[in-house]
Amino acid sequence: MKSSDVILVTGAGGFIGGHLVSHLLSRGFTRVVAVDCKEIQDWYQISPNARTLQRDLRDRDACLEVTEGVDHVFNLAADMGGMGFIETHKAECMLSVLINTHMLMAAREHGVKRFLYTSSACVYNGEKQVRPDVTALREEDAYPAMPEDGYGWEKLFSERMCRHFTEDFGIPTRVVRYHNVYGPNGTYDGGREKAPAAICRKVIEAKLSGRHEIEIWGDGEQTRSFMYIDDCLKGTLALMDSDFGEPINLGSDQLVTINQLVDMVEDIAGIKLERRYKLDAPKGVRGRNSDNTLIKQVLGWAPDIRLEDGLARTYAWIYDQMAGERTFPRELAATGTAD
Ligand code: GKE
Repeated sequence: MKSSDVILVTGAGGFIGGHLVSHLLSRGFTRVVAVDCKEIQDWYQISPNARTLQRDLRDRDACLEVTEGVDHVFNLAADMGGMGFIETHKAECMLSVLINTHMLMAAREHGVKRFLYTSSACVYNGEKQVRPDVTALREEDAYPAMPEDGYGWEKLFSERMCRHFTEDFGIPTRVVRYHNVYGPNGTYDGGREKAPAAICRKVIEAKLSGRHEIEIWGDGEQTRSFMYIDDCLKGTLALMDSDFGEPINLGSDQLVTINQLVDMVEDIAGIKLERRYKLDAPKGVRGRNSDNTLIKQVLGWAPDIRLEDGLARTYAWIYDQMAGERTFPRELAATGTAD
């Protein structure tokens, strides 16, 4: 990518999209178009120097409009969330297929130079994730296909659509499989939050209220790896610039149980809580980790920010929000170049 290129970020009102827009601008890319279907005052971050548009990209005409004159697309837009959301909103998750279909068609129509699609570890075969001491997932473990119901099927289908748009129409695509991304300026309440932000919120609630107990979904022995947002941004840009067109993991390989995640947040908060396990809550797979052999070959790098460090920064940000010192730049909405 050249600094004079026009770069489109879809899902720019969300957690990763908001960070990506401000990261691109800070790296000297001056022509960034930021699009999301959310009301602009509800975006998690607004960058005044981006062209900021509220559009619903399920609509084909909207996709055609926003891709006109664009060189590179980062297609992050999706209706999604943590386990609490995707297990109970499968149809809505699958309707993101409209975004991905129309965005690819529009990219073709306007001759976009490169199109990056953000897929997910939810594409991996569930039968390979039935134990907490899971073998880290390699890219080929997506097949034979048995992904997460709803959300994962849509992601896998859209991955394949990218493949075939490249093969049949010559659109260069990049497909990154994110593994549970966390960090400041993300969702921490309301139902779409993932475990790191949810646990930070619950620990802070306990600390602020003095009721020293916490509800954990499942038995706490399920495992995951969590990727800090700075690693996600670094890997996403590097993969866009790489020559690698196959789906690739972008995730941490620091495997922890949810109980260990809670231990870390308790240490940051300086408290110990009584744990209550809600066994009938949404749990997802039993264990999931990222095998980073391929990304190390392709980029000579893999995510390496320690969970303890990323969590400390995430906890501090959520604490500020909950304690009332909102650093959310909502007031910038008025100065964004919205149209
Ligand atoms: N969200 C949440 N909230 N999860 C909790 C909580 C809580 O209060 N307490 C324990 N957990 C447990 C969940 O039951 C699950 O077993 C684990 O933490 C991780 O939940 P998660 O962070 O919501 O999401 P997952 O890792 O299961 O799945 C996510 O994977 C990503 C890709 O790796 C998906 O929700 C996708 O958003 C995403 O593709």
